[in-house]
Amino acid sequence: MINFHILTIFKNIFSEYFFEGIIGKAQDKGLINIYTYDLRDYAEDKHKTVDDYIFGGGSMLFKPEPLFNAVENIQKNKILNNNKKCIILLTPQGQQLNHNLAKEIASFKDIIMICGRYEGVDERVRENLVTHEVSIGDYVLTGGELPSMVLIDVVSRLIPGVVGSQDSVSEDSFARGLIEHPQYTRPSMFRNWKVPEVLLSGNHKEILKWRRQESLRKTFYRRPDLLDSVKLSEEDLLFINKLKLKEE
Ligand code: 6GU
Repeated sequence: MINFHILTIFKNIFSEYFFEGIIGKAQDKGLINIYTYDLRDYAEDKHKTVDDYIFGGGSMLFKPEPLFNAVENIQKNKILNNNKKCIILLTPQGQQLNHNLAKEIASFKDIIMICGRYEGVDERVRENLVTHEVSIGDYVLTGGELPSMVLIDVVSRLIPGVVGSQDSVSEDSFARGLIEHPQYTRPSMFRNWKVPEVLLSGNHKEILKWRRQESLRKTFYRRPDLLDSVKLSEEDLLFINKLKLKEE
């Protein structure tokens, strides 16, 4: 079971998404808990100020006090174990999220996520409060709320019991390190486009071979970088060599 704690100035964004589908069920089953906290509740002045002007010029920045207050309060009241801390700042400056980082994060029992807004956060938050900085890609979003939802989604799928069949998680393209092979459903003929014959053959061995080869083919053309970090059999290498020859 994992507890996700989201610190944000836009609490309302979250409810709809997390009530539905697999993430909704995971909460019903008690496999995950998702708590949201309004950063303004932890501000120290009567106007509940969470941001301020940047020293030296620029626009606005999250002040350190509400963030420290909120995280320390959550740790004191909600996190009763002394396990290793995971306090994530969602920021485009962070380490880019991928399957391996998601697995690392999924090893924590409590995950606190700080959703930045404006131009970012006071650097002292990075240096003295946060344990991980995570980005979801090389583009800038208006805030860390969407990235925190992405992170909760990808980490939750890794918890046994969240996705119906754990096979489908370990067989995921990025768990195997390759892009998924093409998949088809009925009808076998749609507007003159036919499903590959081998998939209708019932020959399990041939189907597995076809899937592997199509996975390799897609990965070769779309994400050749992935092939460097995946274990390839003799047969795989032969197939990839054939693709390479075709390219020349
Ligand atoms: Cl985590 N935050 C923001 N604001 N923009 C992003 C991001 C995070 N990851 C990619 N772009």
